[in-house]
Amino acid sequence: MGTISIALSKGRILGETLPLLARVGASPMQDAEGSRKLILATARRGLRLIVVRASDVPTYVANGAAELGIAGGDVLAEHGGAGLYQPVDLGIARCRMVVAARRGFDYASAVRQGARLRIATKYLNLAREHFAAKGVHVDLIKLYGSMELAPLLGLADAIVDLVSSGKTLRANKLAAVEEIRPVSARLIVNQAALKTRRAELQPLIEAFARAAQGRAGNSTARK
Ligand code: PRT
Ligand code: MG
Repeated sequence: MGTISIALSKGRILGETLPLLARVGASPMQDAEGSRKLILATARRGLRLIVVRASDVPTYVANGAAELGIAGGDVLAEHGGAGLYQPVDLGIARCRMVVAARRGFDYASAVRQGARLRIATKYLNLAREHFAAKGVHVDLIKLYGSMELAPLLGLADAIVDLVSSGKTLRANKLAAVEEIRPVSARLIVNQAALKTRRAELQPLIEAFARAAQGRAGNSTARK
């Protein structure tokens, strides 16, 4: 039995994953949030954590650099999910993906009038799909963060971003004008590894599914 790696990001994904790791007996052997290490041993023999950028998690897992990963539904949808199974909705890091605009910008009537909208986002694929499905013409502007600034500075008419408490939008005089999808984090698995190492991976996937169900009673295990 070789080593199994779980790729995940620091920040809220790691924070909300720690209780699940404890439930599957795979807590990190050292303070994961404080440590600068990018590879962390866990209490479960042969299982380690790999700390990467949130948007890089699907890439590590799809390419087999890590067998498992934990990634937000936003990141997975933007990546496209090729080469990945998504067997467990972990029900953590919940938020909503929305279109948001300055208070006072009449988004609905701009859409009705067929205006061409400038949309700032880090989710180019998701935004393109969303507006194409609605038949709205957009110019997409790729940003890597702080999307909320773009409408304030006249860089964009609206943004596509995540909202959880709504405080960031409010603090920047923005409002959600359209819901795109609810988002939560999922356990992902390299498809080839699941075939060749099923005996090792399947029990772990089931352990995560049970841990997630025990959490809030609102997770689903599929595949
Ligand atoms: O590495 P990088 O900086 O790109 O990512 P990160 O540090 O944000 O990664 P991490 O590990 O913290 O996890 C990000 C993942 O958490 C996302 O992919 C989502 O699936 C999930 N998530 C849940 C969120 C939020 N809620 C969220 N509110 N990710 C980001 N936000 C941001 C949002 O973009 C906005 O700027 O928080 C702000 C809004 O929060 P509220 O509470 O003010 O509404
Ligand atoms: Mg960050």
